[in-house]
Amino acid sequence: MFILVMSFYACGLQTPSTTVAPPEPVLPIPTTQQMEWQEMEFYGFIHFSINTFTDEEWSYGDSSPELFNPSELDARQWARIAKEAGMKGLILTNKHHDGFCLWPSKYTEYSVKNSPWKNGKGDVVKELAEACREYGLKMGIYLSPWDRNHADYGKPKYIDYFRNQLTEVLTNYGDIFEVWFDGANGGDGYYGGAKEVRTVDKKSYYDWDNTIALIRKLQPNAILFSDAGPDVRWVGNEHGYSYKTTWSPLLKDSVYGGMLDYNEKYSMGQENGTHWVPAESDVSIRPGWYYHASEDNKVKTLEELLNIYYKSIGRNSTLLLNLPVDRRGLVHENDEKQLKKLTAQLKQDFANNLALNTKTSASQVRGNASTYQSGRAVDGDKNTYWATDDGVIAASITLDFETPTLVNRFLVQEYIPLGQRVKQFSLEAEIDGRWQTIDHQTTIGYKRILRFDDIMATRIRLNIEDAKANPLISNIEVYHAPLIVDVPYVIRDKQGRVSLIAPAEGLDMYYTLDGNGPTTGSSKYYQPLMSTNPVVLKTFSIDPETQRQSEVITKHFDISKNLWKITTQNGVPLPETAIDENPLSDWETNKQELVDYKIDLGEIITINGFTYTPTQGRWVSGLISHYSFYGSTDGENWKKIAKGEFSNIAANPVQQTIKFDKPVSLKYIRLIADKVIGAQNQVRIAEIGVITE
Ligand code: FUL
Repeated sequence: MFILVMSFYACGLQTPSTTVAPPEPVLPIPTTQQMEWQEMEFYGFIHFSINTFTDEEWSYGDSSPELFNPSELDARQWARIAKEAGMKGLILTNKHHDGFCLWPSKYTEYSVKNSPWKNGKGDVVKELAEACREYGLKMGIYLSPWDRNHADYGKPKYIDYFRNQLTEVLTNYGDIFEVWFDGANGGDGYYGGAKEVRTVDKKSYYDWDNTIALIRKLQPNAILFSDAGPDVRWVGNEHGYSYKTTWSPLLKDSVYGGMLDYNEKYSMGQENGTHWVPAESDVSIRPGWYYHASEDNKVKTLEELLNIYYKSIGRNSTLLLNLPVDRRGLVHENDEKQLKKLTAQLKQDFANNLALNTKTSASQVRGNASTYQSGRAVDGDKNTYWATDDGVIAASITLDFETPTLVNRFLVQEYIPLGQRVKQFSLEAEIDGRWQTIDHQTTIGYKRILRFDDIMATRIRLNIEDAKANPLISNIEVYHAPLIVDVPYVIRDKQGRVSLIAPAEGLDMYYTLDGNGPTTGSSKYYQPLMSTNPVVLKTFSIDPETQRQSEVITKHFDISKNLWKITTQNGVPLPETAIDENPLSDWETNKQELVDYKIDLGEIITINGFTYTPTQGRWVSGLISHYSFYGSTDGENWKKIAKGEFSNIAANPVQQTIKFDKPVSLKYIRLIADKVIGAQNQVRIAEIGVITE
């Protein structure tokens, strides 16, 4: 009789569940606020400030507030775009590193109140708070701890100022869902006219404990973001992706904001992390965080945005996507267009959940109770979960579609209110009567989405292979997402040959060189195009069978480097990796060596600026943060043409573009590293270029 009852229960049909206790939590676990925040999944950043008007990423703190003058600022437009994209909130840069305040703070003159915008009577924070309310979005604030404008930065007095400002923004604008503290702290700045370098002890200067207590008092439900949490941590890069192994627990007490080895050591979280501090992936829809007209054609492609989505939300993290507001005070049309494409595509990708209420079975069910049976993972209820008995770690759940079904996405969620548990899992599919392994991965956490090629599966099986305790799976979804045709990959070599590479086999590519949008009536790509002059290329790919097309991308190339040579001052050849047009090959040198070299452009040319592409490697060592740029017509007499910083290069190592005040004619150039990040005896340059246009 007993055996009979047991097998009846194992099928998950019926059982008295009251007798089976729920699993004990595996610490650490999220707070209610952290759970609510995690479930927001997707929200936006708005970078807008004085930098927007100086065309910089980090201004120095001395730009006149009179420069801030958006012609048609409309925070309702930002909120509408965010809402339509499915974002759940917006975080505004109330004050960035330059210290300029977007609200009329009574503690400084460096704010909108001394700008011509609305005759100094405007308040951007208020306008956004109202717009968010209207559109049902939550509002967050970014308040930079580093302040390059303030005379007291670096002294204890500044902390009072910082807290006064926090009090203003956390008191006067309604509920705040997230308070965002940047890890970039200390360095050179205006500092009330002192114009010097001020470093701070990142561990102790801000007395974070008391600042956190203040925030908790003013906004008890707000989530606090910084490298070290306490509620949410940085994901360690500004590309918008978390890692295949991403733990929400963190060894929080070993971390402090702005530590150099954070990315390498802590950004993935730890299996034995002591505190629940989940990851947030932040990225801008363009290369920079602030609006630069020169990036209007560099808004991320649909494929890039989709990858970001799957590699952040699909890897146990939230996604904070930045929309830079332009000088009009609007999100640019190109950015809105790309965002709309992402939203439409995601709608299609997740249109039809093939797992919902499918037939399921599990290798083991906690106490054989219906409360924990396998069907709980596909019932569309986030509060129920399939669980195994304590100590039963290795376990599987099978979904039976009953007929061969075309699938290519697998979404799985752990019941994290009781802790993140799974350490290793695999996905199998029954195809033509044979079980095959589709994927093998590590962590799941709040949400994990696997993408794979189309398969015709009759059943699929999730195998939990290792976990910190018995696995609790609250949700499984399965989809068939339509294939998208990606854009061609475009490269130009040192000789000036432009090649288009198809993103997949069998695709055709069309292009124009006259600035017009290409169609299938434009030139079809067969072989590399030669041009030593500047080129604007517009191109797309198309599947000739289905006629499905990619979006159109625009690539600008300046003069080619076919005549360029790189040598020591005495003419001894050096590696060409910094002028080979390949951003993936680095010239590895050091600060001392970097003084004795020159790049010969082959002829005298007039240039308006230069570009520096830092190493695209994973870690930050060897990036130039402060530069001097020299030019010469004879290779002997050199003139310093520009000097400055490559702002935010450590966190966001994208190509840096420096424009000169006026054009200069030169035959030789030299980029010198005044300061580098990390070890001073290492400099890595991926590419140096010039701007002639
Ligand atoms: C960085 C800052 O330095 C950038 O300017 C930007 O605000 C980004 C979100 O965080 O670390």
